[in-house]
Amino acid sequence: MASKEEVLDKLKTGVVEYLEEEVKEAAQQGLDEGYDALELIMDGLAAGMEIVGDLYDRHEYFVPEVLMCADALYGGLDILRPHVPETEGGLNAQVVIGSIQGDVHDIGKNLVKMMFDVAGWEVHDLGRDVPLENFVEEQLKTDSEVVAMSAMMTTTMLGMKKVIQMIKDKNPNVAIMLGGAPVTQDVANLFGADGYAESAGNAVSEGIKMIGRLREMQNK
Ligand code: B12
Repeated sequence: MASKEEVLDKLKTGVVEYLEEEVKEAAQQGLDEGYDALELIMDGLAAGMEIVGDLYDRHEYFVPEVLMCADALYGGLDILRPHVPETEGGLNAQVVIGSIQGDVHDIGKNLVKMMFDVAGWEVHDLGRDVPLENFVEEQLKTDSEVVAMSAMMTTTMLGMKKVIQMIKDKNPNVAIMLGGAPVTQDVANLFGADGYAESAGNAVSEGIKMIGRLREMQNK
């Protein structure tokens, strides 16, 4: 018997110390004990990655360590993700999502993707380092109401402004949401986006609000 706190701690420490096998074991143990998979992901794996971010910022970890931490996180996520329950009463909505051109950071984006997935949205994931025009093409091809872009660098973030203009030029009836560490509500407003969410936890509710506004405007 392991308490939830113990399992969360193992997941966190496992990510920080890049112990992929331990993370996988802890993930399985958490499931066996009947703990909530989403909680294990957010308060265990993602919380561990936040600590890694601090270590990186303090120059205690460098790119190779961070990459191994990401591998450990993904090892746990593979086990836990199928056990996150889908929410009822989906909205019948589609979202195109990706990390912007030049940006290979995709952990946050993948968590946001998972939240849309379990909320019953059809998700078109373009992956990472996505060329700007691919967002436009995928939106047109799938007729998705929402496009969600992630940027983790101040440099790549600027690409999102271009995509917003490119999409709005072709199709004004699309709601665009931005996120990622350097992005703020002010940045989102400045770039002309329709929405912003600070974390994966509130991305879906923001998406639902945007769709509500969009559908209201179309019915006018
Ligand atoms: C992991 C990491 C990497 C990994 C990426 C692995 C991967 N598969 O993602 C590796 C090692 C590859 C990497 C490489 C680099 N990195 Co790096 N990296 C990080 C680190 C340590 C953690 C990021 C992370 O995963 N956080 C955990 C997740 C869960 O949080 P998150 O991403 O913020 O996502 C949450 C929210 O932001 C939000 N969100 C995210 N996206 C979206 C999208 C939408 C639509 C919404 C609504 C919400 C949302 O929801 C998420 C979950 O709640 C950060 C440091 C930090 N403090 O953030 C640096 C950091 C982002 N990296 C940085 C840099 C500079 C680099 C490199 C250039 C380093 C180098 N010298 O080579 C390279 C190049 C990368 C490139 N071309 O893209 C800088 C960026 C600086 C800047 N402001 O421009 C940071 C901030 C570190 C620093 N302080 O210098 N990195």
